[in-house]
Amino acid sequence: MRSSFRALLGGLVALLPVLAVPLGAPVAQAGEDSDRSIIGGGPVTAERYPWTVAVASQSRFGSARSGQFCGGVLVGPTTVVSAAHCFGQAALGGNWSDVHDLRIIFGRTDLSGTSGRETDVSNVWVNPGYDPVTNSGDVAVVTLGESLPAASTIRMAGADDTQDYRAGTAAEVYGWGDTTGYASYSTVLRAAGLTVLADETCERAYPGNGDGKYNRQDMVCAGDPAGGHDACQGDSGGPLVAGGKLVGLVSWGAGCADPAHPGVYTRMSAVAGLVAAHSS
Ligand code: 4AZ
Repeated sequence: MRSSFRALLGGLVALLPVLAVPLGAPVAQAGEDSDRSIIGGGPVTAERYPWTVAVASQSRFGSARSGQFCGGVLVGPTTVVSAAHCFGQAALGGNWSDVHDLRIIFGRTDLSGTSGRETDVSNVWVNPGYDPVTNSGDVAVVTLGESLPAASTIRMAGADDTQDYRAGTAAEVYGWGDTTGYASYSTVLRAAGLTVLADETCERAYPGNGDGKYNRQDMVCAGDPAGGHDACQGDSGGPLVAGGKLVGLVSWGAGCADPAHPGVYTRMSAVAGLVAAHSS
């Protein structure tokens, strides 16, 4: 399966079985640790991790979960980084500029409520170098129509910060995505503890035979060697954090929480220049 298909939720993906997860796997409740709950950690609050934001459109994805369909990360008062694949035809069924109610949701732990703030979007720069076959270059820069607090931003890891996320380092991923592999999207923000894995691990898992091709230049490999903790559908574009810095964006992988197929993240240090060039 290609990530562009896995990327999306809404009614469409809710109808598609996620084949990598065996039938009969237990369905986890929010807040419960489970072998198959991606984000296998547990619920957290948006107040505590305010740079984790939701990308939403109620017209496209319904109102029950505030229209959330991807994650994003606040890196400047009017700048959110997310995944390129969140803004393509496969995800939105059209051009982002035709989605009249595209919003960034800030400070809303529980998407069934109205806490926090919603801001409109004045521009989306979708990396023209994004390759939907290999999944390389999966980054987009969303410019907000109004400012959010500078104190709520997170710093992006740069070229000098690679020691912060060398293989074996603990990292955390955040999102409102699927908790089971069965399109059970979370209403509350969740986080899971992961380990940054060696590039070789993802190179072996993703040599380029259909799932995408791992490229250590612009991707980071992270997961749970025992399985059970991962990002999944709906988490795309959200943060992978290590050493207090944003080191990756949820991008792709084959299935979810399968130890043989770790999660693949856009390498922030590789795209930081592009993000800076397209920030307001
Ligand atoms: C997705 O399609 C997706 N298990 C995100 C992360 C992973 C797989 C799919 C990694 O949004």
